[in-house]
Amino acid sequence: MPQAGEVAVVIPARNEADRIQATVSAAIGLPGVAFVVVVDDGSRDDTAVRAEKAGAAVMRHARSRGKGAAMETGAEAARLLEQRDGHGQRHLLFLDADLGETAGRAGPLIEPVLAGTADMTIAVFTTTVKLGGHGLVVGFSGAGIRRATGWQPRQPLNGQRCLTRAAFEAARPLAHGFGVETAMTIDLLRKGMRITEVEVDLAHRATGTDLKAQLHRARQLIDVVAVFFRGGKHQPPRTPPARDASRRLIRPAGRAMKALRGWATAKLAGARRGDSGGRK
Ligand SMILES: Nc1nc2c(ncn2[C@@H]2O[C@H](COP(=O)(O)OP(=O)(O)OP(=O)(O)O)[C@@H](O)[C@H]2O)c(=O)[nH]1
Ligand SMILES: [Mg+2]
Repeated sequence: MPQAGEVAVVIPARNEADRIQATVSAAIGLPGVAFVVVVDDGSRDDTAVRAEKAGAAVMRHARSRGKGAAMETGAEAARLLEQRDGHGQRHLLFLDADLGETAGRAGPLIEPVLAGTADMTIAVFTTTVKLGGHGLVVGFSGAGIRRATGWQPRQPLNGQRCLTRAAFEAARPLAHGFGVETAMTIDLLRKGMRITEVEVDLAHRATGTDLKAQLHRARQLIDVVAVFFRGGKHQPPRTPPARDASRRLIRPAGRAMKALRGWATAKLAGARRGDSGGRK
């Protein structure tokens, strides 16, 4: 049985008002859990308010920055809480926000990490929900991890994972969005860390086959493909994309303004001299 307060739970959440309260309450009740941090990633519903009501420490991204960024924010929040309490660094248990009360069955994920027999555990859900096209992304991620490391997880995109803090640091910077689980697995294996899969009886919301669900799949696929384009290792962009984009616009605009100013000055000087800017 885990000691009290050895684990910090981090839950990335976006538009999860329906389930977040049940998920947080169940996570708080897990043996060994000191606190639960929810990172509300630009939700348009009251995910944050409900998470707080259920007893979580809540961080907010004003605008969605993706699952990977939300996980980093959650780990940073945990570090600050630990520092404030004068407590050493705890293991991190990442849970998805849509587990509801089944989050209370995540305990077995913690045990191998606490026992020191694994640096990270990955959940294998014994009850699987309807796939609805998910198979393609899962297959792509699994095959890619195997090519990169020689090992293939049974559920490579499963977000329920417990890690030592050293393992978490080894996986940073985390990959963008839904590429986070794939890249984390590859990074840890390449650094010689031990991963154990643990069967748990958790269930999450089944994603359907409507347009919204298909868009979700497309985003997942793009993020996972991006991991392999980067050779399985997440490289942070040299400059933030927003700055890149603005530079692309601002620099030519600045040059155009300069040229215009030069032309206007020449015209004005010409007018003062009484000619028409060189044209007769
Ligand atoms: N930070 C962040 N989290 C997200 C975003 N979209 C979903 N999430 C969270 O990531 C977790 C998993 O999201 P789901 O939509 O359940 O996706 P999934 O379970 O991986 O895949 P499905 O089987 O397709 O449902 C949940 O906790 C969501 O709240 C997002 O844009 N940003
Ligand atoms: Mg889910």
